[in-house]
Amino acid sequence: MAPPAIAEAGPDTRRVVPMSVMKLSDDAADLPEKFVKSLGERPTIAHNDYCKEIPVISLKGIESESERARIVAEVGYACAEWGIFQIVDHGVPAELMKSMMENTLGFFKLPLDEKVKYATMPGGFPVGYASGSHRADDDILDWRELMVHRCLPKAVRENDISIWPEKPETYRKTLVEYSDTMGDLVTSLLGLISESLGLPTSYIKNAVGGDDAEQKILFNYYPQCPQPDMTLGLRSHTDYGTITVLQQDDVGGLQAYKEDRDKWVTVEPIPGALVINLGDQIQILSNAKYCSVEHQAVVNSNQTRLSLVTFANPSSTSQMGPAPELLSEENPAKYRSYTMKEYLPICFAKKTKKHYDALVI
Ligand SMILES: O=C(O)CCC(=O)C(=O)O
Ligand SMILES: [Fe+2]
Repeated sequence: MAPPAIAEAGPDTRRVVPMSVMKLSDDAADLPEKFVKSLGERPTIAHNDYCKEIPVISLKGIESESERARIVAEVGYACAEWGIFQIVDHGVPAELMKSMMENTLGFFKLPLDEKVKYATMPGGFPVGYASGSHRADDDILDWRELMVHRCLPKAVRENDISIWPEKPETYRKTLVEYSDTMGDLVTSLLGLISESLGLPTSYIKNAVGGDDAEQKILFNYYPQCPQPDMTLGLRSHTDYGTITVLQQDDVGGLQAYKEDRDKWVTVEPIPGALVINLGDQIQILSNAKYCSVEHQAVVNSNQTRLSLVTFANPSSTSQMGPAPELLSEENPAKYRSYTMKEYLPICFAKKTKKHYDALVI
C-alpha cells in the first residue's frame, strides 16, 4: 500500500519550535503568559492524588476459555463505566518498555538544535518534534515537548523511518520493535472489546481496516513547571481514534474526567502496567454504550514526567459508524456513518471538544 500523502489531514502544524519548554523550565521563575490557562481549564486535582477505583485488569490466562470470559467481562465493565483502565500481565516485555523510555528520554535530552532537525513539517501532517503545541494556530500552549511518529501500516513506517531521530543510536530499532509489539497488543485488546459487545473477535479490527489500520506513536515530555496550578501539560481532549495504549513513568499526571461524578480522577502509575483509554471510534461503533473518555495531563513543580502513547486509528477509507449488529428499534443509531477522511477535519477544526457530536443524528 502506498503511504498516504503527507498533507492529507493536517492543519498547519508547524510551530517552528520558537522556544523549548524544557529551556523555559530551566530559566523561568514564573509561568510565561502564553501557558496560562483560563480558570475553568486549570487542574482541580493533584498529579499524585490517585483514584483507586479505576479498573486494573490482569490479562493472565487470556488463552484459556474460562479466564478469557472473566477478562472480557472486566473489559466490558471498564469500557462502559470508565472508558479508561489499566492492564497488567499483558505480555509486553519489561525490557522493551524500559528501553523505549530510555531512548525517548535520550532524545528529549538532546540539545535543542539537534531536536529541531526533526521538527514538524510546515503545513504538513503532524509528525515530528514540537514544543508547547504542534499547531501553529494555538494561542495558549501546553507545558510539554512532544515527538510524533507514523508507525503503521508498515509501508508508512518504512517511508517515514528516514526522518526519525538518529540519536540515540538505538532509537529507530527500538521504536520498530515497540510499534510491532503494540500493534499485536492492540489487536488482542480490540478482540476483547469486540467480544464484550457480543461481536465476533475480529469485528473491530476488520471494521477499522484490518492491516491497513493506522498507528501513531507519540512521546510526551513534561518538564517541571514553576506554577503547575495555572496550566496543563496537555489540555483536556478525547482521542479521535479507536483505542490508546499509554505507558507512563512513576510520576503521575494523567487524569480522566468521570462524567457521572463531574470529577477529574488521576490514574495511579503502577509499575509495568499499561493504561488503555477508548477513543471516539469505539464510542461511535458501540452506539455510545462505551465512552470515549475525556482526559488531560497535569504537571508538577518537582519532577519531569514521560509518557509513551500508542494511538490505534482506523484506516482513512474505513466506513465507520455504529455497528449495525448492535442496533434495534429500542437502540437506534445515534451517529451517522462517515470515513476518517471526513472525521479528521472535524477534529482539527477544534469547534468542540467532543468531535463525535458533529455526527449525532
Ligand atoms: O501524557 C499523558 O498522560 C496523556 C497523553 C495523552 O492523552 C495524549 O497524548 O493524547
Ligand atoms: Fe490523549
